[in-house]
Amino acid sequence: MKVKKKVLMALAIIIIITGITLLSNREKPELIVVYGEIKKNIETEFIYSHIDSETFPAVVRSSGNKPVETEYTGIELSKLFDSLNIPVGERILFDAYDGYRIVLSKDELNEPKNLYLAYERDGEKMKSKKQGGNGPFQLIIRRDPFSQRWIKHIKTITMLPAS
Ligand SMILES: Nc1nc2c(c(=O)[nH]1)N[C@H]1C(S)=C(S)[C@@H](COP(=O)(O)O)O[C@H]1N2
Ligand SMILES: [Mo]
Repeated sequence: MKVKKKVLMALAIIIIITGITLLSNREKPELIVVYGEIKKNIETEFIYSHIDSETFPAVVRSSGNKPVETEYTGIELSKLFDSLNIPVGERILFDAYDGYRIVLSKDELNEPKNLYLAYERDGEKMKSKKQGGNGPFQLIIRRDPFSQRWIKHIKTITMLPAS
């Protein structure tokens, strides 16, 4: 009886530790927008169900591969910020989970149908870097044939004053 109890205890401990490990490894995608002193957490569901979502074609140039015709679904950035009531800065800084960063100007943001926060590629939700994808969110610049600024794995968007 005592032995049985010990075995059960050990099993329970193993189950609890496994559970905690699994939970802490499960990343919930999140996006943060910073403006002034305010840090706003944007829910993934807010983005996935956004009324201004659009699907559009784009050519993807990934290093070591031929250009590929793809379809992205995303929200035009200016519309996203409008819907969140976030004032646009003179410069908009994007930081990714891998340390990559790019900056956009307000003028660029106001170019119609050019800048998109994409969350789906060819009808599938984009996966995180950990899961081997380019997502969960990537900036697509439709009229930029060079994809250096198509920042993947966006973590934070920060509104900045003019430099
Ligand atoms: N987060 C992040 N985004 C990024 C990069 C990166 O290293 N990290 N590389 C950029 C560059 S230089 C290119 S050409 C495109 C495509 O990158 P890939 O060739 O790694 O797919 O993503 C851009 N976005
Ligand atoms: Mo690149």
